Amino acid sequence: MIVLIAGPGKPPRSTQGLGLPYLAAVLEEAGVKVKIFDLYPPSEDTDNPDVLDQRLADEIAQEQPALVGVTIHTPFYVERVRLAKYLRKRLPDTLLVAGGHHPSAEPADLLQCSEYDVCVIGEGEETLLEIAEFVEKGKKQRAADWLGNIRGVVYKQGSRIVQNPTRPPVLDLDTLPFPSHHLLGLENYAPNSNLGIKSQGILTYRGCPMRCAFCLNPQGQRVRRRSPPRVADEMMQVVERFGVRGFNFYDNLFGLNRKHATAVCEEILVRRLDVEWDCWTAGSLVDAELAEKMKKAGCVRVGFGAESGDDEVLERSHRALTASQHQEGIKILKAMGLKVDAFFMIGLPGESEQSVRRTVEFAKSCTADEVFLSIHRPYPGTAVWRNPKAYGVKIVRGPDFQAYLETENLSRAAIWEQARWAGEELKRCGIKSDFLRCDRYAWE
Ligand code: B12
Ligand code: SF4
Repeated sequence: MIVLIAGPGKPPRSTQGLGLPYLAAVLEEAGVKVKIFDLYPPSEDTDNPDVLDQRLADEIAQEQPALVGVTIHTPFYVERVRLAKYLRKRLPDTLLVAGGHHPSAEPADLLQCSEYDVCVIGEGEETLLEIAEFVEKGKKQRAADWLGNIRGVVYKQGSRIVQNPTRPPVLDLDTLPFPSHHLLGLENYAPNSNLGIKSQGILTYRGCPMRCAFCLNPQGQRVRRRSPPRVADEMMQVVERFGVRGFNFYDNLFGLNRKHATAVCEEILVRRLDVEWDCWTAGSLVDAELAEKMKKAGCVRVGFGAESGDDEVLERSHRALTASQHQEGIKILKAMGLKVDAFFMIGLPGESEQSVRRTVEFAKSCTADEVFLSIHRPYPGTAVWRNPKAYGVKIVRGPDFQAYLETENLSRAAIWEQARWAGEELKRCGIKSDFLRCDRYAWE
């Protein structure tokens, strides 16, 4: 038995990642028994995450799994390290494997500072399967003896950290089974707030050719596309098996390959799938023809990563898209009657009072239905994190990968001040707007 953990969150939650359902599908296909814990076991009496983690560890210990795999995102570093401590106490011989964005960026630190035995770098399907084949054969003892043969892992060998050669990403995504959604317990999930109905994540491709300096992009730059019929088959299966007709396309940029995105929409239309979905895009990747197909195929909302209204700020982050392309893109989507939520970050390299003003002017005039602002948080593994000087910024690091960024023109306090002003200005002008992800740390 293998247990996989993401989040976890307290029910009800509305959004599930695809990482663990994909990993579980590959394991299940190979005959391995898998459980996913994406939500905490019901606990009416407490919201204390420390207690919830202990109860989760108790419940997992009853399964006596040979391996526990945990997804870690940087903002939850402390919580996942704590979870590993509880798991280790109850399961001294179980292999603890970490995967996802944070372990891919900082594997050595994680192994040194926690109970995790192994970090899987990048896409985990093939790597986890190979590890599982060993542990299922009862070889979890002396793992360091066989881990040396597995590509894409970093692991502890005594006090040494060993980094194996990297593993190329899965080239033919059509060879992967459909994600094991049945392991998520969909009855415990709430309707998705963007769609108003229950929904599932879905991918039509992996990878991103862009090099945004603030992004980790562990899927790599090589874009790999699924065949449109296979995407539609997966949607049909979700509708038929789970009665869920809402979908969230997690593609980094819907329309990146217009022909492929169009073919996906056409496949949904040909099969007359009664589905509603949302997706993410930016710039003018979606033209009027594709927008019309999207609308007909059930798209109701588009999350739009504009990031900044200032071309110099966009260029400094190698965003490779201009403010006028973003304007054009939003105009096209709106003209087709799609709901557009535009997302901006304040405090990117090159940010100044003037550039924040440009962003606010952009947000006021772009006609998006709702505007979301956040203060940029630098993450390990990104180009900005690795080489702040090259971007003209200073990264102030606290404990546990908590960090903030200052630009040549704006201190931390000034960035907050600008963000506050931007929010008030948008409200004053009647623009529906909200703040997201603005981390304040105890040590600041
Ligand atoms: C859907 C989503 C969510 C969902 C589901 C989260 C989840 N459990 O995956 C919700 C809404 C809950 C969510 C929440 C958050 N998210 Co989110 N989310 C996403 C999104 C849009 C898609 C994730 C996805 O399904 N990808 C597709 C799958 C196939 O890829 P994957 O998840 O990377 O998984 C593969 C590998 O990473 C690896 N892998 C992953 N986990 C594991 C575990 C093991 C054991 C192994 C071996 C391998 C492995 O194998 C998988 C299959 O190939 C991504 C953006 C993106 N493009 O990835 C952001 C993203 C992952 N989220 C992010 C963040 C910051 C968050 C939050 C911290 C936000 C916040 N401040 O609250 C929270 C953290 C939640 C938590 N408790 O840990 C960041 C992560 C940045 C970082 N460096 O850590 C991303 C990259 C967005 C961004 N660019 O800012 N998120
Ligand atoms: S932010 Fe989006 S467009 Fe930029 S590299 Fe990351 S995934 Fe690609």
